[in-house]
Amino acid sequence: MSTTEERPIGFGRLKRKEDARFIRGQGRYVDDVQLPGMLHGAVLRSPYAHARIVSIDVSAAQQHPKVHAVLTGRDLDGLGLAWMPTLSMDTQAVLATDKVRFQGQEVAFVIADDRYAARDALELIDVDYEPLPVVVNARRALDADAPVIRDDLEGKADNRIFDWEAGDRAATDAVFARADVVVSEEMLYPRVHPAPMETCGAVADYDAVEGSLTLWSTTQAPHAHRTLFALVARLPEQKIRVIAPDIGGGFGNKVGIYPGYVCAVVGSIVTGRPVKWMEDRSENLMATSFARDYVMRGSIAATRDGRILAVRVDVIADHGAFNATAQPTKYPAGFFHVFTGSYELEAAHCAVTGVYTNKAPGGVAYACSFRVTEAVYLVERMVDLLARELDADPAQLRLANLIRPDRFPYEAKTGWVYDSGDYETALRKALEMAGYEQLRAEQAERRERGELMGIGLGFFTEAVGAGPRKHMDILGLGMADAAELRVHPTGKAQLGISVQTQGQGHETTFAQIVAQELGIPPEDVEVVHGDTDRTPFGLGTYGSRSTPVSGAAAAVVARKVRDKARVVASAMLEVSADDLEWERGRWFVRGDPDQGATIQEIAMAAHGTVELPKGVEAGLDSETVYDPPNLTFPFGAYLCVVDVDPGTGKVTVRRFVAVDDCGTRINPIIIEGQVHGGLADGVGMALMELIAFDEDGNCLGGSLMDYLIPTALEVPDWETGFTVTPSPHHPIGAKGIGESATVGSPPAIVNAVVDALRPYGVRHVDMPCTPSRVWEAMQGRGAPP
Ligand code: PCD
Repeated sequence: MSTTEERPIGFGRLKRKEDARFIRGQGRYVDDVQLPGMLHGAVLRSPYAHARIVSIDVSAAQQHPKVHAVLTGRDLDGLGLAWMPTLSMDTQAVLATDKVRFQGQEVAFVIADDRYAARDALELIDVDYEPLPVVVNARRALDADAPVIRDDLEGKADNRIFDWEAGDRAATDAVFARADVVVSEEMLYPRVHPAPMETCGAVADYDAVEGSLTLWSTTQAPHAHRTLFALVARLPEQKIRVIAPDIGGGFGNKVGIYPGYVCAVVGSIVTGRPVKWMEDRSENLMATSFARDYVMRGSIAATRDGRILAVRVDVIADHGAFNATAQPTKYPAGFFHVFTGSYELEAAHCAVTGVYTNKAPGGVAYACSFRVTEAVYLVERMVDLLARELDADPAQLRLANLIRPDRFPYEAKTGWVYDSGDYETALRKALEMAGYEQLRAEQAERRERGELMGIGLGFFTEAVGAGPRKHMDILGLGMADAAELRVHPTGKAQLGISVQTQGQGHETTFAQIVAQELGIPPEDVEVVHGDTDRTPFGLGTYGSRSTPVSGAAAAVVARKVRDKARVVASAMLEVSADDLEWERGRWFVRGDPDQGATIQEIAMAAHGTVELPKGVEAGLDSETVYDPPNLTFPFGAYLCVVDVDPGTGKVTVRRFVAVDDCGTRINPIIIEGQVHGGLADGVGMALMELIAFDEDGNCLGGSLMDYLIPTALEVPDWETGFTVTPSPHHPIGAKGIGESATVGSPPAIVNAVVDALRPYGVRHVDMPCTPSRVWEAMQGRGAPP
């Protein structure tokens, strides 16, 4: 590799700046924050999934010698803080006052000298519960006689949260009525958990003298959290500083505000000391935002010769005990209506009903931009089921129905306008990388020998980069993001951004964007993020929006600096700005390339004594707020090869080919890392991960012994490829990539499992395809000859 490739100025394979501290164990996380006099909080959680609180006695806990305070819902009620708004405009109990509604719900908060004493004192709290009937099944929750979970909501007599639809029901019904072939299937996208390596936590430091609050917290959206704290705790926003230090993975888990954060803040106000709260692994798995839990009934209509005509789907969305999903306000089911996928359809319709159950609240993305994962899974399973029905090859069926390149910008039947795409090229590339024909031949041979080999395809289109302010907001906050670029006299720069990396490498890629636009080395650009006092306002990182929104802001602000530099250069060189031309890192006189000034020289002059034209201010600093005109629509073609052990039902992913298109690629090393991580997530969801409940609402996935996440042993060597179809509306043509692989891989894996089981006549297996489920699906179907 040549030196320029190793150390590119601008886009290219640049090693991650932040890794120097991470790989040495020198990252600084919330739990590393140590303040003088700091106390520690612990949360008492409900053992019941549904129970009335008869009484809470905290007197023994209060007498523990190391305990400083014990908070209950009643204490918070006095401050108007027993309930807090959720991101979906519902209310959620901070500490329960009337009932508990899921196992693990927050009931009391103990503040003590150290974390051990706080935990010990939890045992001294005596809560008298009166158990109530539990509902954990989303369908059952809609029954007329189901126990009503949210009797706190005025006039609420059932568990229905919302009914929402998209597309055209009548048109879709009409197409289905005349279709040659209709295939339907019931499928569950099970409840899973983002399970980041670092659990959630906060350190709250309230300064009574200044009336100001500093909050270090595990947040993916520091600015949005600051505004919410201002609204909830009624603290003046300018007195709140939210700091997200290094974050040990977010995956959507750190988008919301959890009761523990609020308790830490109240605890600090009450005790006058800083208070730290860090949850443990079980608390994280049982009580913080889950993902998915979509019960779907999908149908697909087609002609006999394999033209897909329409897709429709009815969904029951299990939101748990409080509707705390993180979706743009207008979209209670997120972007699920992108379920039309990558195909040219005549009609489509979806209806989604949200329900309360006695499970933890949440419904965050988990490496899925607002329910796109569920949508992609649905349509890709349906296409495979159709292929089976038509006895068609799933690759050929897809190739025949993918939206053609000349149809972009393509308006989907549910209203999305896909910005750009070349789907066929991506799919053909994946088939070629995998050696599809040979694989099919190998499969036929193995089947002869009674071996179960499966080949699964998945094609996806995502909708990421939320979003245009006029359509998208969270709790009324429009989804635009600002960037601030300071250029110091020596030509070194500092970029302030509103988004928050949790491991994605923004310190590197955002420096590369500025480097690309200004022609200064990326190591000269310091990226500042994660501190509301030092960065401009914006909505944060989730839904793979950082590159589409903030990345655009970074490019735009760098271009503003470049334009300003041109004016300064014209003063320096005593020529008209119109006579200057740009080459990377330098303005020079047209026709006289030796006459010019580098950005570094211009920066010094801008801060120096050069006489600037009237009205032009000194310095080069600039800022911008970027309101994206549309989302970006990354896509990809995935192919998975599995082997199923006929004796045990165990699935092994033998190969996985992923061809991704995220438009312009800023840093291929980071992109590959993002894809590898997402594919591992996909294997986890498809084969292992499940937050299950028994009928009493006991969470059965409360530890990593039960909630299985994949390790290097469960995943193959990923085979990645790419195509580049830039986004036409993004300043550098980039689309998001962070969640693509998590979105795209589960259907490919399940399609492969079902394909492997074809000799047994199996049509569908719900995720996770654990050995017992696969084995069960094989029973009674008659073993293959
Ligand atoms: N890129 C490049 N190029 C392109 C694109 C992109 O280079 N074209 C890169 C960037 O810059 C960054 C990354 O890559 O660095 C990513 O990006 P994006 O796509 O934009 O994304 P973001 O926003 O940044 O991020 C977010 C995501 C999400 S969403 C998730 S889940 C996950 C992912 O991210 N998470 C995580 N990934 C990851 N990684 C890590 N390491 N960690 C974490 O945590 Mo959600 O909604 O929250 O559910």
